[in-house]
Formats: sequence, structure tokens, C-alpha cells
Amino acid sequence: MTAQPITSDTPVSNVDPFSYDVLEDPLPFQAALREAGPVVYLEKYDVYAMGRYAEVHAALTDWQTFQSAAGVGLSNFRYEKPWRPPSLLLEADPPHHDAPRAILSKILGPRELRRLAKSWAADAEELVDDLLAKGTEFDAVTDLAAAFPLRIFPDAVGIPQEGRENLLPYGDHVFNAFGPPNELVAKGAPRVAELSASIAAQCARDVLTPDGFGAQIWAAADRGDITEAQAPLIVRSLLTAGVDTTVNGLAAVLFAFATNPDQWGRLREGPALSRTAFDEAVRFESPVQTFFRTTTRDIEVGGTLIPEGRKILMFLGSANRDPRRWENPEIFDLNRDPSGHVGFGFGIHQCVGQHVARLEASTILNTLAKRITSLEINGPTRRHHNNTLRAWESLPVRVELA
Ligand code: OVV
Repeated sequence: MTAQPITSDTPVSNVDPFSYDVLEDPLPFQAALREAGPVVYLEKYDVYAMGRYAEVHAALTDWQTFQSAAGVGLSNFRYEKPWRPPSLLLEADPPHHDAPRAILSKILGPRELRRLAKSWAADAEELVDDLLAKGTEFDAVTDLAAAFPLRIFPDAVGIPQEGRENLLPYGDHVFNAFGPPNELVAKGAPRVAELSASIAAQCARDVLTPDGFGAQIWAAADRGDITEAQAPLIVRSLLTAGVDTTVNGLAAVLFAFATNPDQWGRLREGPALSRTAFDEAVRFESPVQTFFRTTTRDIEVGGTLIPEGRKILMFLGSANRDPRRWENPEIFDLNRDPSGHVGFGFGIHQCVGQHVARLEASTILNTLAKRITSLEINGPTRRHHNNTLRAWESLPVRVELA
């Protein structure tokens, strides 16, 4: 007998949302998911799914019913040992979640970031100058979307040079590992021990520069706000969640502009639009596509009873393109107010690094807007497949200089 939902009128899907075809283009599957109903049972994984904005938003807000502590991947920590020590933020709920969250929220907050804005702008100018000096055709992924975060973020955290090449591969594996144990996870498996050791080594107090985010986390341990055992795991969260996400967020906004030339013109008229543009791109592409939650009690959603202890797959990317919530969701539109999108999640777990991501994006966009009158795709684009991320491998572009 195949696995079944507990209520017989719950819509059932036999599609694998982590299959090659869906990862290559998730939009048709997501549209079908939203159409099928507010809650859909995914036969292949014996889990529930939500694809509409209203239910995803409500579930993310109700952390008491939809917990994170049993893991935000397919694997349920009640039955399976996590493959790495769980994140103190992502895979925890109050009260354990609160102290780590409060500390990071301050360290990564808008006030603290102000002291970085100037040097990041200078770094962006240097990067863009060097790139454009070489020519007007380049890869917007490797040459910009990856190059900029890798240039500034490891320094901002204060990690050593050694091992930085492992940041993207480690993040890629972590985001794959939230999904099912498919081929993408198997491909990453041989390097897990090595990558985990490398990342852990970069979280130690004595390797961190005195003024970075990492040292500030350790300072919180000195004050007694968190324990010394917690500090390195909180640094690990920065290194895990802060690189692949911003790289693909920047790639998303560059892709959106390259395919919507009129919008680039609007950005050039006013640099204040760069922040809206980034959030609109996060809505439009949703670099983090999905996270699971686990029910702490029986709960009825849209006529479906989800029993206690079950995994629910939240389709952030689908909610962000739900026509019930967004007018013309398939259009990247700087006239829209994208606030309320769930691309950074929502509620107590909403991305604690979102201000860092926005500053990175607005910095690089404003630098580019000064130098470039237009950009267009000028070669075959290639997606990077990941169980959680909507990612790019390559975006060949040609630009025109101002
Ligand atoms: C949001 C996020 C993604 C991946 C890892 C983590 C957080 C972490 O805290 O380790």
C-alpha cells in the first residue's frame, strides 16, 4: 500500500519536487500545487506541502504549531540523528532559540552595518572597475554574484584566508541536505567530513580577527549572554547561511535586470530603488525555495487534518508567486511593493542576515548602475541544481558602458 494522507479528500501529488525537471524549472509544478489546494499530500515522501501564500505565511508565523526544532529538512530529528550538530538558530525554537537570535540580530543589524557600508562600496567599485577594464562580456554569476560576497563577507566575519574556498561547497551541501537523500546529496557526501572540519576550524575564537562578526559572537560568550559551547556554532550559522544565499540572491537580481532592460533604466534614475529591486528579485526568484516544518499537534489547515509530528514542506518560492496574493506575480516590477514576501521566511525565524544581504545587493547594484547603461544575456544560461536553492551556474552577459 502506498502512503496516504489521513483525510481522504486531501489532494495528493505524486510529483517529486526535488527531481531534475522540477529543479530546472519549478514554476509549473508550483502552479499545479497551488491549484490543487491549500494543503497537498506528497506521496513520494509521505509529507504535506503548502504552496499558497496565505497558508505558508500563517504557518511560518505559528512557530508553536509548526516547529523548527525537529529539523527544517525532510529528516525528522525525532527519529533520525542529524548529520551535523543542529543549528542553534535555524533548527531550534524558543526558549533555546532566543539568546543566539538576539545576539546575531544585534551584530547583523542596520546600526552595526553602517560601519561597513563605506568600505563595501569601495570594494564594489574596485571589483567593477577591474571587471569592466577586462571587457564588456563576462559571467554575472562568477564575476559578480559570487565574486562580491566572497570578497567582503569572509572579511566581515573575520575568518582566515585558509579554507575560504570551502564556503560555497559546504553551503551547497547543507542546502542539499535539507531535501531527500537523492543524487545531489550523494554527490556531496564524499567531502562532508573534510568540509565540516574546515568550516569548524574557521569558527574557533583564536583564528578570528578582533573586529569581525565572529569576534563579536565570542564577545557575547564572554559577557555570558551565550555559552562558550554555543559561540562557534553561531559563527557556523553565518558561514553556512551567509554565502550561497547572497550569491544566488545577487544572481537573481542580475538575471531579473538582464531580462527586463526597462527596469535597469529605472534603477539608473534613482539609486534608492536598489533595495526595492533586491527584495523584488528575492520575491521573484526566491533563492531559498523551501523549508520544512514539523507539527507539534494535530492541526487543520484548509480542510485537511495534519496529524501531530508530521513534516510539512513550505514552498516559499510558490507563495511568492501566488496570484491570490500578488498581481502579475510572474513580472519583475520595480513599481511593486514586494514587502511581505516570504523569501526571507517570516516570523521568529525570518532571515537574521537580511540586512547584510540587502546592503551587499544595494552596494553592488548602485555601483553597477553608475557604470552600465544596459545589460543583456548573451549566451546560454545554466541553472545550478540544489534541493533547496534556486541557483545559477552561469549567466553570460554583455553590458554597455556609460
Ligand atoms: C537559514 C540557514 C540556512 C542554512 C543554515 C543555517 C541557517 C544555519 O544556521 O546553520
